[in-house]
This record gives sequence, structure tokens and C-alpha cells, in this order.
Amino acid sequence: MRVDSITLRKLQMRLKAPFETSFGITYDRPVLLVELQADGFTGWSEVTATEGPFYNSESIDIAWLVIRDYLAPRVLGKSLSAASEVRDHLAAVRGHEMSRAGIENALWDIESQLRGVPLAELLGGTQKEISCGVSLSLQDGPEKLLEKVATEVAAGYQRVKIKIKPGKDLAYLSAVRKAFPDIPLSVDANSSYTLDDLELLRCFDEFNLLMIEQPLWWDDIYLHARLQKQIETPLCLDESIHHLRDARAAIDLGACGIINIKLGRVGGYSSARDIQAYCLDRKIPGWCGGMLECGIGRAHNIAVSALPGYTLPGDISASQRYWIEDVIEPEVTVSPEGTIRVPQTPGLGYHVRHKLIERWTVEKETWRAG
Ligand code: OSB
Ligand code: MG
Repeated sequence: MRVDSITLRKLQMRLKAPFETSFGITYDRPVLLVELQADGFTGWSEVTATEGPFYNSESIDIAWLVIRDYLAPRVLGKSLSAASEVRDHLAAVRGHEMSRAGIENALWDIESQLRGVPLAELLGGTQKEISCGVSLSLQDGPEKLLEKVATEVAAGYQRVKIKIKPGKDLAYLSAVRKAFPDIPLSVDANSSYTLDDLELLRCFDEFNLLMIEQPLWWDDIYLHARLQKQIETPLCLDESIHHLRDARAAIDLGACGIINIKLGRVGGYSSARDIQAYCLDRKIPGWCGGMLECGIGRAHNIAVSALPGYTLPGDISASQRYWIEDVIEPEVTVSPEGTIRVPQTPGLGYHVRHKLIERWTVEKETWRAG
């Protein structure tokens, strides 16, 4: 594969409903897409950074600059025999995992088309259908949350995750548990507690939760290990895991019992594959988190979730939960059993709606090999 050109596009997409986490509310989702050309094929990917550096240190605009000045020049005109090789070309750039994933994942889309093999299969995926859960935004009161949970349980989702933060935790959790005593349930704090909250966090043990996701600092492993020793519910790390070394440290230190392996946050498919293989070996459940993706990022999340180390339901849900209209066809739909069928055609397995993307593009830049 010779990389001929890279195009970045920013789209302004409106979420059907605002999504609130402990770090902020998103009304409109700026979406950053990579369109990469090689050997006459087009590969697509989504840079899953948020609008500001509040989930991790990346953002849409920072990613644009990093790709323009540091990543694109390292791959344009390069010949690669496999998409996995690009990781080494980008390794000089420290951090910026979501930006690097944007380049690598688009190349996997191309390699899959070039070889005529479904993307999930090329990655080593073994699951033909993946299990889906939902992530529910912070709500104004337990009653509102109960309505949302009821809707998603009725739709068939196999696991419900609720966002929490100090002041919006125990009352919400006990309301949900009372109304739904048996559903697989988890919480995600997005780093809004500290070890000073130990007594409160201990109370979560009585709700039979699958996991507590990222309760402490976004960049911490050590304090999570201290917390895990003092509570029974498995902790799950999201924000703190950027590559295999982090996963090894977290597992060896006993900082978590579960890992959320987000494709963007870990730097793309090669890194996600490493982490899921390690989790499988160490019998640590893994699952695919979401970043409010449009159809392109969603399609990549579906492909990676076919890997055998992705053993728990992911935050991969139907396009229509987020968007009035999605940029792929068909849009992502979920069966009444809460599953998504993994596409069995080469590439993303969904048609990219180029005209619609063009219409929604508010910024665009292309760089070509010399
Ligand atoms: O922590 O998993 C998270 C959304 C934005 C940033 C961080 C997170 C989330 C979600 C939403 O939980 C997952 C989704 O539905 O895409
Ligand atoms: Mg999370």
C-alpha cells in the first residue's frame, strides 16, 4: 500500500439529546474524519477526540494539527505491506493516541478492501455477533433516569451503564436497582472521585454492579489499586489505559478487574489487539467503550469487538440513539436480543455516504504524497 493522500474533515453533527458526563455536557458533536487514499482505495476512520481536552488531553483541533504537522508527513508516500506497520512510523509522536488511531484505522480499512477480507476477520476477530450495552447520560433526577433505563432494557440492550458523579450517585443507583433488581448494571464516574470518598464508594458494593468505571484520577493506576483492595466490585479502567504497558501495570498491581479497550484511546487496532490478547491471557474481561461516534467510528468499534478478548457487552449501540441521520448505510441497528451482526464484507462493511459527509463538512484539508 502506498499512501497517496490524506484528507481531514470536520463535520458538525447535532446529537439527538445532550450527553452529560462528570466532565461536561455535549450538545453538538464535532466529528473529525480521516479519508485516506492508497492504491486506488479509500479508507475511512474517525478521530474520536472530544471538542475540548476534558476526557483526555486530546481534542478535535489539537488532533488536526498533530495529523497535519507530524503524522501525515510520516506516512505520505510510504509503502507499507500491512496496516499494522504504520504504528512504527508514527511511534516518534508521543501520546496523541486518538490522532494516531485515525491514521492506522483508515489503513486497516484499505488493507481489508485490498485483500478482499472482512475487516473483523483481518483483525483476527472470531465473533460473528457482538453484545451491546448502553451508556446513559447524567440525568436531572432518578425518575428521569428510570425512564431511560426502562426504554433501553425494553430495546434489548444486554447491559446498562449509568454515569455518576458526587451528588448524583447513591440515590440514582438505588432507584435503578430497586426498579430493575436483576439487569447487568455498571457505573462510570469519569474520574470524579478521590480516595477521600472511600466510604461512599464502598456503599456501591451493595448494588451488585458489574463494575465501577474510572472512579479516580484520569491518569492514575496506583490509587485505583489501593481502592480495589478495599472494595469488592471490580473496577474497570478507561481513561488510564493507553497501551499494553498500562494494561500490564494495571493488572499486575490489581488496579482493576476489567478493562475498557477503546480503539481511539489506545492508539488504534494494533494496540487494541495487543491489549485484548493480554486480557484474554490473564482472564481479565475486556470490552469496547464508545465516544459518541458517528457511523464510521461505530463501524470500526464493531469490527474490533469481534476479537476474542472483547468478552463483555460494549458501549456500541444503534445509530438512531445518537443521530437523526447517520453517515453510513445501513445505519447501525441492534437486534431485539441486544446484538449487532458483524459485517462479512471487505472494508468497513457499511456504505459511506460521501455526498452527505461533503454537505456536513465545515472544514477540509488534503495533503498529497510528493
Ligand atoms: O467514559 O465511556 C466514557 C462518552 C464520551 C466520553 C467518554 C465516555 C463516553 C460514554 C458514551 O460513556 C459512550 C457512547 O455511547 O458512545
Ligand atoms: Mg468511561
